[in-house]
Amino acid sequence: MKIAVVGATGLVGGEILKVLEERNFPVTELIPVASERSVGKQITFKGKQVTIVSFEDAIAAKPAIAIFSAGGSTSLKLAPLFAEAGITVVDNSSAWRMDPTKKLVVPEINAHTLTLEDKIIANPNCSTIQMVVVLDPLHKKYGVKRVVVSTYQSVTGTGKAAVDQLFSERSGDYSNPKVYPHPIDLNVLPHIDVFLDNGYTKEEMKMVNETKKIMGDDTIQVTATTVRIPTIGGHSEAVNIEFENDYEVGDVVKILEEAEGVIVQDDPKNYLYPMPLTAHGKDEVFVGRIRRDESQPNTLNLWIVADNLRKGAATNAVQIAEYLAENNLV
Ligand code: 2RA
Repeated sequence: MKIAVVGATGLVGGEILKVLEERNFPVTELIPVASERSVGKQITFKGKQVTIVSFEDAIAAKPAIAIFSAGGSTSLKLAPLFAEAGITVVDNSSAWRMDPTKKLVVPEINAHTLTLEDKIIANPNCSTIQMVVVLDPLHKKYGVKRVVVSTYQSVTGTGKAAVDQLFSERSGDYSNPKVYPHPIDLNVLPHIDVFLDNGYTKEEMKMVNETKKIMGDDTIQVTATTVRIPTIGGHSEAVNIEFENDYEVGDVVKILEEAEGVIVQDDPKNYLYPMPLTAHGKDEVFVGRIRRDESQPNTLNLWIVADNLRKGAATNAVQIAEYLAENNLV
């Protein structure tokens, strides 16, 4: 299958290439696309050099699927052009996520809703993906009523320039904060994406709105505080979940152990719990610190970590592409 990767030179683009290789996606031809200044340069895929092309050349090459990770405005402009040419777009930006005519897909939860008619498919926000992969199996059993989540997000979620800012500060150069309005090393910023009129950030509202859409249940209440921390391995989340019905902690652990794409790491006495350092480079979502919230009935606390460039972006997008390919939906 011919596959285009739009935004092939970015952090997520590079991860998409790795994940396609690692998962042995049946790529017959890879078509890397990037901005004008990168056209003609080479990237490496499966040990071979491949030349980056313009989006016009990519459309002319007629790939079956184009995985986009090139930002919202590029996606708004280009995704419809690919779709009109019959190419199915899996888009990693926020451009189409809340469009009621587009599906917002986490394969473990709602890939079964995809049809041949879906020509632009949205990949959810990273911090939302790792949370819903854990929430959904619990929702099926106990009914999730309300979620209170605080995130601890990796600078890789912002992109290469943010990783550079972190490491230049770490080497002692604090003179030039570039991507963030403050230093990020030895600091914590309660600020991800732009502030909205309601006092929340756009990242926080993504967690509220995307959760309802992916899980197909508008009654689930979510409130979020999203925070940037100086790590690169993945996003972490402290999640408080109030259920409709009561539960046994042991049953919750069992459900999560059996849940697709989830690995339980919960042995605090032996210092085993999910961390960005250990989740880095992995495709799964890790969950631990599973314990009863003793302050009110039917409520649970847990801790979720995933590599935001993997399950939060590249892996989820490639899994959507795999589903499309396996089910003849392109
Ligand atoms: C972040 N959620 O971590 C974004 C990336 N999509 O900033």
